[in-house]
Amino acid sequence: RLLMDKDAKIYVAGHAGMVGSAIVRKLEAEGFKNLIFKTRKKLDLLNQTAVKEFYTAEKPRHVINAAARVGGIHANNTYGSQFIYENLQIQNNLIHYAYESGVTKLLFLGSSCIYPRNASQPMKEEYLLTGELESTNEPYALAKIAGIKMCESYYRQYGCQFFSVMPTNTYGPNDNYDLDTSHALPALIRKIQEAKVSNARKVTVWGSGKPLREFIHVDDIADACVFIMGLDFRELYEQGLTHLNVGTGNEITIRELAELISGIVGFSGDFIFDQSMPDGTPRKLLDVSRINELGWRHQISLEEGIKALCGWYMENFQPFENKTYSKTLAS
Ligand code: GFB
Repeated sequence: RLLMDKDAKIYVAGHAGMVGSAIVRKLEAEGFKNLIFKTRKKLDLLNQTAVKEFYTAEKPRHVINAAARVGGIHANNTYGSQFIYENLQIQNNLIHYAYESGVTKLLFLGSSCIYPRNASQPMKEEYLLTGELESTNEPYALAKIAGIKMCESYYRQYGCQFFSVMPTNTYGPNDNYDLDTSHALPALIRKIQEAKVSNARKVTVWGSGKPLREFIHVDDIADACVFIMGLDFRELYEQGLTHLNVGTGNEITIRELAELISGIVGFSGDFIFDQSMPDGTPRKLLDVSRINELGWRHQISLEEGIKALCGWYMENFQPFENKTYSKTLAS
């Protein structure tokens, strides 16, 4: 087994984002001492030459790729070009030059939107590429599918231990709270907290409120990533896996999510459902039996996670502060 040494040089790409920063916290808590990360000013991951030179100079032993252009349903549906171009470019650079510089293990982070829109639920790893994608995030999903297949190809052709992980909808500290570009959970935390502070009676929720989503706290995702980095990727490929799902196995409608947050915040007004905004995929629940069988399970319940996050949000943001769309690539 190729476990990670505590003093191995590990490069976390995307360390300033929600997921990357949680992975850094987790690695540091576990005693990994030789972490490297680069701000976007120091290393532009879209720049092929810069990434190549970075690997030559730093020679990391392991790489965790949590750098991506990410966003909620409206951002995905509006900025498709950025989502496909930037994600393909970043992952091509990170994965190819990891191979050239002899990186021992690389973990590529994807998303549950790689699965077909109408996949049966819960979604197993093998449902990849068995049907049409959800249109609101197809460019992003295609980039992530390319990343999985790129890791698999470098494994099959060169024996590289490059593997992928597919988290379900993730929330936690350092998320994006810009209402145009954020995901549903941080947007609803912000809208409901602001309504509470200003004594507003109504909060607007996009879509019908009926879609089902599965949410996982980013600290659980970070824990799963470090757990997976400790596995032998060859064994996983030999078992027919190209990636592992990470989720909780629990789902909730968007309306129930808004109600749960309202209960925690103490907002007792009404919701207005803005049907001009898209619902997206009707249901998106991961089958997590593979990672559960390997010995990993999530720890943080949705209620516990949202309680902690509401506290974090109020400490870190002034109500009504318009946080811009900036937390996605290391900056
Ligand atoms: O979290 P979300 O933006 O992304 O939206 P997806 C989930 C659901 O919540 C949709 C509804 O049905 C939204 O219409 N929703 C309700 C809201 N109110 C709001 C709001 O104020 N803001 C937002 N953003 N949604 C994304 C994909 O899909 O999920 C990405 O676009 C990625 O590719 C990510 O995979 C995890 O779950 O629909």
